[in-house]
Amino acid sequence: MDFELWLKKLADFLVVAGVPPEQGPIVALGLVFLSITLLSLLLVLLLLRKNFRSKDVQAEISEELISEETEPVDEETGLVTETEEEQVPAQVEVEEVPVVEPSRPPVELSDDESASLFQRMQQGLAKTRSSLVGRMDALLGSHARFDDEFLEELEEILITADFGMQSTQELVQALTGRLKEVDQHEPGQLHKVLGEEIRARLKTGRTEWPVPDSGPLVILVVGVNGVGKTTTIGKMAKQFADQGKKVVLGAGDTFRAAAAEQLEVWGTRAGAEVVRHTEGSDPGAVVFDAAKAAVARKADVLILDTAGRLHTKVNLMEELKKLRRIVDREIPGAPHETLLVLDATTGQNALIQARMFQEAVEVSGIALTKLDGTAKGGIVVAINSQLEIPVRLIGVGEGVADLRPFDADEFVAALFANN
Ligand SMILES: Nc1nc2c(ncn2[C@@H]2O[C@H](COP(=O)(O)OP(=O)(O)O)[C@@H](O)[C@H]2O)c(=O)[nH]1
Ligand SMILES: [Mg+2]
Repeated sequence: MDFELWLKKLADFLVVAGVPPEQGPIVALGLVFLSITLLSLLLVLLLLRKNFRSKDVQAEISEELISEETEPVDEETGLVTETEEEQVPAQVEVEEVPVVEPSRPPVELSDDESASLFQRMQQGLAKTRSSLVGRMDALLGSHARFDDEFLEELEEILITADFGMQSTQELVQALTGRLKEVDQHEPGQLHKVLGEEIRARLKTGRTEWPVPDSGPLVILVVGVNGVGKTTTIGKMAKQFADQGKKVVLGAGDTFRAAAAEQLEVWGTRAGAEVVRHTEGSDPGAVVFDAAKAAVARKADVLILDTAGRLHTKVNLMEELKKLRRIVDREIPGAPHETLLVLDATTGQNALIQARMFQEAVEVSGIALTKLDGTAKGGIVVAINSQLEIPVRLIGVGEGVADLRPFDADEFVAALFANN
């Protein structure tokens, strides 16, 4: 009823507006229908628009998620590593070493000899010593006899200190046979016997750098990201320079500008020339230029830094082989030493890395870093007994003097030395 009344009013209004009186109701009805249709259309449009919007937001969110998943950004370079990965077939990713920062501050000593080198070594091995020797002494105190339980617990202590399964079993077996030499109440005697057994499993005494027939000694430094390559090169450069040697450094890690800058800082400290190119340039070209520079300047030592990370393991190994070929072409016989840097805090993973590099690039020596940052110094023994490659250097701190030639006798003595 109301609607009819309303319709009639509209028709009257239309007649006043000039519509012929007989057509008034029809036009009014038509107008009402038209308005209803238009309103409905408007409503449908509004609804559709709202729907599209929420879909857009959803799409944005999922795009973000996808980009996070598929575009790994190198923590250090900040580069998205997607482009190269698209070009290469599926290959194994190089396992990256997490950079484990030592939990205590670097050794406070300055690089001048405020403590003897042996004391620094002893200090660097403090965590391992307290975990190994400290726990062993507690074990002696709590056991009245050398029984099976004692041996089992000793085995666990050695495993915890990363001696590795094989070395641990060998050591426990050897100790079992020698326990009659040990007085339960004299912990020093057990230290001595264990020390001797450990020493017997460390192949080398102190190893020396190879001496090239002519030209500079070339050391190619390899290893995965974060193990301490650049730092080790810097310390070596300074030590060589302090011995009066002329050193040239090649910044072969062109993956990120910071790597070359880090090397330059060390170069300045050591008074060594650093050959570097721009970020992202060909490491082969850097190695070529560095070799030329080392020959031209009659350098005694050329040390080449390399990237620890490319997109795949295969790429990295191929790159390293190429660098070896390039330097050999410029300085026949080079590199005289391919030094693999391993991070002691990564434990048994270091052994896996060693095997991986060994297969690809004839590693001739190992530098084991960050022994000061771990209680698992037994890795030195595991590496020594399970790999043929000699450990040439160990890093027991961040100072220049904390990079030490590995000396098996000194190592064992420092491990068991009284504080
Ligand atoms: N505590 C300790 N830190 C070390 C040692 N060697 C290297 N580092 C640290 O390890 C980190 C990574 O070293 P870097 O040389 O950049 O590794 P790279 O990526 O292999 O070149 C740096 O913070 C170094 O200071 C060491 O013997 N002891
Ligand atoms: Mg580096």
